[in-house]
Amino acid sequence: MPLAQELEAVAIEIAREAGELARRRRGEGLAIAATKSALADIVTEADREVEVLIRTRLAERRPDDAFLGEESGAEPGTSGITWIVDPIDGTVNYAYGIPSYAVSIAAVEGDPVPGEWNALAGAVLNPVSGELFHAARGAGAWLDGERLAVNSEPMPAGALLGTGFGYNPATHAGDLAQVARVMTLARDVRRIGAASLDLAFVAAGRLDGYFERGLQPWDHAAGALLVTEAGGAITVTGAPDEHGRTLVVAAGPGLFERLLAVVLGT
Ligand code: LIP
Repeated sequence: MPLAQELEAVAIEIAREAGELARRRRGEGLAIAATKSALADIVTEADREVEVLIRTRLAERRPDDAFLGEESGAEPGTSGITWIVDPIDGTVNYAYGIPSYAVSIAAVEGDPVPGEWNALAGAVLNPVSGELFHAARGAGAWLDGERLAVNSEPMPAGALLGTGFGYNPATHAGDLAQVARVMTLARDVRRIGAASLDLAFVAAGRLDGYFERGLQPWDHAAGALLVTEAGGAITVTGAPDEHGRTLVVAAGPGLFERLLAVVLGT
């Protein structure tokens, strides 16, 4: 089996176990463990527990690989492969009981830096719906056995676009101005609250495109591979804004270039 598909199988197996833990813990109640970059940027005890489980399973299955996780940071390895993990992407949705959150697990080779790494495999699981989106480089993007493809133009009614907003209130005016510019391309906008699901939905044709500033590597590592393996285009290192936040834009060909230009105001 090619390495990418071997890593994909590991990501799928661990995402399923981690998703079940996240879902079970939510049903048992909620414990906010801390706040991070802002009062609204929370982490739950489940975020931490789920990441420990993922890290433990990866150490068992792939002991020489490196790790980079949202809650526990980086651990070097010797294999050249790094696992990029968001244990619960959409933490605020998780805390509020909104059933749109995901376990996001990606395996990359090379420097674990967005735009520099070469993503080999990824899995994005919504533990509530049970939908598991997955991809291995060169082998397509899949949802529970169905091959995925991004939407193509023309879109005479306009594009259905996903986006998101940062936790820092100082960034909201700029983000809203960005949405106002994008409305010239859009039929409507959706704010799902979990970047990995936004990107999975672009890959699945449930969104025509997606854009957001300020994402972290673990938010988009798996979803970006889903998009490209579904025939889409993505940038994860778009021009930093005055807050230093890089831009993620993803869509099918044609719309990608137009959406990037409008978001950047060029
Ligand atoms: C979230 C992203 C979402 C973004 C939120 C937050 P988290 O990640 O998935 O797209 O709008 O601000 O960054 O914090 O739930 O892992």
